[in-house]
Amino acid sequence: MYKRLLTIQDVSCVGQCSATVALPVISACGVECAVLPSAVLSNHTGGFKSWTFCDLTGELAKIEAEWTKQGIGFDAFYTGYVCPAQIDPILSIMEQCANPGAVRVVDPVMADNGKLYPGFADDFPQQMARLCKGADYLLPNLTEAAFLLGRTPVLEGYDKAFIADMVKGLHALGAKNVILTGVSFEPDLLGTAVSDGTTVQYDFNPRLLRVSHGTGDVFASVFAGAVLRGLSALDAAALAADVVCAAIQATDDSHWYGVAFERALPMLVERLKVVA
Ligand code: PXL
Repeated sequence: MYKRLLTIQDVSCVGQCSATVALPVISACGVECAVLPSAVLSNHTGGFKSWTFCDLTGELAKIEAEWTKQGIGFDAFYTGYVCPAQIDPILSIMEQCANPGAVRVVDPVMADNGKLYPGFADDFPQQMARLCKGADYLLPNLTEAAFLLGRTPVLEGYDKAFIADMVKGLHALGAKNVILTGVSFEPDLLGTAVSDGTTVQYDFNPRLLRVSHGTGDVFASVFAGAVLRGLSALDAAALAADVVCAAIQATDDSHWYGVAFERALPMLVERLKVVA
């Protein structure tokens, strides 16, 4: 079945992240992607010295009312970078504009490497946790997972029992499936823990030396598109990780603000060709 997904996140005009990644990636997955921009920024906040920010919170309820009037609904929702005041309007859209069986993919974009992104207050994770409550698929990195649970991020020296406990906490928040990214037990391997609430499975790729901005958005977009094409959470996470690795490898060292995911789109299309 041809599916329609709504992504709710910012448009950063320059920077290869959020909606400017979600739209091409999800389209390449063969899934219709509607976009509700929660804000428009001149560029993202991860490395640029400054940015403009146009908050579109006020549009959310108006757009919901219009869609409800017209009977417009979605088979899936994928949320990314959003502001605290947008949590309630987004929950309302996900309730009012859901087609039967609609799934919610929540990437709690707010932090990485042990720190919240610029502009987010210390209590933002508690707000974000309300969005995570109804997630069918929750995709935090290790830092976001720790903040959602009110814990101090631990980024190295942990074991499988630690990850299992973290995953358990995230399920207790209300998430059905947890996809925890940035997990590493050996220096050369970086991967994902995927849990349906009963079993934790892992997918690993060789760790690449380069760290690029926007890879979380590429991962979440591929994951959302692939799940809607019928892949299991583990297979979708493995495909997403492969696309991220290919994108990083295609990125020139001088390209500091993002990742050349465009070069990995042919491989993504190819890998999903075999899926009905
Ligand atoms: O890639 C996540 C992201 C999305 N949107 C904006 C950001 C970031 C990360 O820094 O700044 C505006």
